[in-house]
Amino acid sequence: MPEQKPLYHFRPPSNWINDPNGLIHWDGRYHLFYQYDPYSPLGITTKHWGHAVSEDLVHWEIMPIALAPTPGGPDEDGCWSGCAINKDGIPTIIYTGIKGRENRQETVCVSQSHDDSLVKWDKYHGNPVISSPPENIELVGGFRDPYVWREGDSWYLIIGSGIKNVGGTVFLYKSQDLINWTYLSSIYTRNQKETDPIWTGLMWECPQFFPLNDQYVLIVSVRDNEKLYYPVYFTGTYEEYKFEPQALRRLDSGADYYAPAVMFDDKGRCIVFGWSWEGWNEEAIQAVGWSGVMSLPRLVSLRSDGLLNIEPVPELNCLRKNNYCIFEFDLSSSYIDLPVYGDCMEIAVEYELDSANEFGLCVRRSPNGEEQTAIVYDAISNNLFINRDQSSLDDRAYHGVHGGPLRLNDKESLNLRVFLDRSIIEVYANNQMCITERVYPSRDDSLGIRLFSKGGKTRVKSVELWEMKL
Ligand code: DQQ
Repeated sequence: MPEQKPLYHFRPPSNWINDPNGLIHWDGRYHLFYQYDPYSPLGITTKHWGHAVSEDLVHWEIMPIALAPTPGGPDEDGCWSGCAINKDGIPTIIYTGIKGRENRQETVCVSQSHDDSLVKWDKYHGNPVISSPPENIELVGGFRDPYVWREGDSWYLIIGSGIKNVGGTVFLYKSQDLINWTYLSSIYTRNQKETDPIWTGLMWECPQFFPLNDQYVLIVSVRDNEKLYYPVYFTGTYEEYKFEPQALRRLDSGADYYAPAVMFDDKGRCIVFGWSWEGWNEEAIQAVGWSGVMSLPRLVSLRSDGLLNIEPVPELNCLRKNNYCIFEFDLSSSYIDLPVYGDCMEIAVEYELDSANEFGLCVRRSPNGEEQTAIVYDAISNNLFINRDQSSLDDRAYHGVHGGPLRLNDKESLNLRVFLDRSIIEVYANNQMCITERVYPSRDDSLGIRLFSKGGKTRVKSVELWEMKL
């Protein structure tokens, strides 16, 4: 059985992790907090805030647990997701306190650190600072995941929820001191219609809200009937405490990416991490003793058409070793197997569209093809997807085809960057679409790469591959 634990994606050695939390660039170092169950790979005991630190977003050092539930406190059943900010020079976490397992109370709590390494945290003695949702609104799915920012001389906080028979919503609060909060309004509630091209669910988790150039971006994680779904982003305008969206897209079109969180670093860059859950069943998770991985850090900026430009941070290039490349060749209803093999690789391919109906590449391919994962562009329907129906002979692994629309302009090439890291695959297409999937090949020789073109010709402008090493 090949090693499935990712090498250059962050995760602690064992047990469960989920959402990235409280991302903050402090004193020249990147801090990544994350939902962590230190006692179980299935995430069934209480959630803590794990902590890791990095100087380059690539090499991480694991630090002691930052937040743990306090018996008898408002977070005695879990320290759930939230954010970190700089309050007048004091690192401050604002998070969701969970009390009660059957009848769950979700509140907003505060904790501060007085050392620049952000190791030791002191919870505010008066927690919770918001003890219940706004009154007279019938909510579904919860009230959690505060996200805070400074504007003028005030602090603002948004929190995710859902309004019964309407859809996802984001409530807004205001404060002068992070302790006393006044409810203002919902900045945006999505009146969900069956005809919407992207279903935005019944409830929103982990809202993130920030300006980019002259627009505002709202990212939410869509949750529906207790089934975790996917994150979407809206871009639009924000005035008088109301957000008016103009565009709506999936932030990632794969099956295994959720709860993204953003941070702005000292260079003013907007960086996003997401949680990739496992794509195999609990029996497999128990057997390996770990679950969940952080996505690669993604750089997000605004394009002139109001959509997001999303690409991996350039710091990741330091992982590239042993380069292999080929340039300029045609595939005419044919394929080519590359003389390069691996499960930790970056692959960059530029395709020029021609007469083919379908083209792409297969990765983690066994010599006889009984295991392979296909990354396919369908030039008829203009969709890009990952097909993991044949990814694994292990029947504990999930299957399926996941992706979405990617319309290429006239003469626009398809530029794919594919990151293989054992059981995780991240695909970046033309800096505007990402697909994250988990695959678990069972054969040690499922390491091959095949480029293909079906139903006609495709010109491959370039293929570049690097082995990735930490
Ligand atoms: N995960 C956290 C919640 C959040 C959810 C709990 C999203 O705070 O709503 O671990 O994955």
